[in-house]
Amino acid sequence: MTPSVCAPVRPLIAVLALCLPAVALAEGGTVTGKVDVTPTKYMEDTVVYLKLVPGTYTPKKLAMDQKGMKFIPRVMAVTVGDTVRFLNSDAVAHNVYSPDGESYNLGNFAKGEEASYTFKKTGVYAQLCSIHPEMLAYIFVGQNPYSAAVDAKGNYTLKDVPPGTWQLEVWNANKLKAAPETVTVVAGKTVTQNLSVKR
Ligand SMILES: [Cu+2]
Repeated sequence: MTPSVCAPVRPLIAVLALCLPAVALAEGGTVTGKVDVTPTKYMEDTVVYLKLVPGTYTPKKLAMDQKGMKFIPRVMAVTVGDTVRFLNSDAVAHNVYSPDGESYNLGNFAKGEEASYTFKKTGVYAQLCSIHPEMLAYIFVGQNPYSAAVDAKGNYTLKDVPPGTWQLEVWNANKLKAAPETVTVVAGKTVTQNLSVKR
């Protein structure tokens, strides 16, 4: 609440009536829960996301490192239009390419160098290195920013979700599936939705 908007001094009740609705309108809610994966060894590489949330989203810049011969993080959830900077913290050269979607190959680069890619299409991009075939990560590119990789225990949280009723879905690299759920988000509130992911 900005004092200047609410001044001059009025009885408290009038001030609240004038100021609170404007604050509440801009506020989102939280969707959280736990994903139960069968078999549990496929817990990794799971993203929970809202299928379609109309809006215009400011493009973000994120970073994926290559460190200890691994892509870090292993699973990254971004929004279409976002740019990912691929870093190299290892002493050896790495390559960055993906055969998925519109596909890209950002070439090879040494420690301390980087290359960037802006994702123009939604989908899941396997992130590979042609020099080290064992390196693998996934970049989930959603229509909206309300997506998250689950943590090691299967927990996820989607923050600042606009109020409304949305479809909650799951992507899993091992092609496990979950029935879509409908969640209703209320400003300032948290809705808990657990998901069961299986074959
Ligand atoms: Cu590599």
